[in-house]
Amino acid sequence: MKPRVGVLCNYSEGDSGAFSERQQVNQPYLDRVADAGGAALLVHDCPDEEIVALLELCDGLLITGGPDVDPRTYGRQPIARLGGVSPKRDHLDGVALRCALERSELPLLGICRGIQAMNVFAGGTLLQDVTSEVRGVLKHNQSAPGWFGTHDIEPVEGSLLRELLGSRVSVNSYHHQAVDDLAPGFEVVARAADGVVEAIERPDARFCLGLQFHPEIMAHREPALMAIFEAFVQACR
Ligand SMILES: [Mn+2]
Repeated sequence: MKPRVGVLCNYSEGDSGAFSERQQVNQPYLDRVADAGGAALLVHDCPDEEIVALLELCDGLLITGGPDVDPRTYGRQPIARLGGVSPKRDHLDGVALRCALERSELPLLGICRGIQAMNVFAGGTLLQDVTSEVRGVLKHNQSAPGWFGTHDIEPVEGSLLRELLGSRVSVNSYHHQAVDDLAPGFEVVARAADGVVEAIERPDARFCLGLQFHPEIMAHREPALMAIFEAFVQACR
């Protein structure tokens, strides 16, 4: 049987009339799970006990990109350059991650907002806007095509990411937030040249990897990045 990978949905109120309220995921997440041999199962925001019941069906969890996490979830007030916040997505991530982090054998892959939510709901904090908070900051919101890497990262020796991608890799960049204080139990395994955290892992977990970049929109053009999804889905078997 194919491993079932839960994929967290984004909620949108919509603005186009009676039928515009919806929850959805971007297709490339589903494509890469399928390419790696998994079956994606969409997990949407709903009451706590329903989220927990959905997670019981999953062999792994993909925490997708999305809007900014409400800074009050990590004890800070919103700065002027905070972006959009979704109370429903924060609820979904909070319940799903608290449940998943308790089951340390459940493989977790967080992408973009996913690495941020993983860090926050495990007890860490975020930079709300790297452009105003990091000295000598690089361009982390690229104008180049999504499949094209625009800055480099250097995965640290001994990490899973290093094993998967090697010592230097070019990645895309579509974020204005980043990990600040790291959650207990996690390690930073890659940074950009300006020091911005680009990847974290939880070494005592079976598979727990957070990525600030978007391999799901690169891997079909840069096959080396497919190793991330293959290792994740393999861990879900
Ligand atoms: Mn970046």
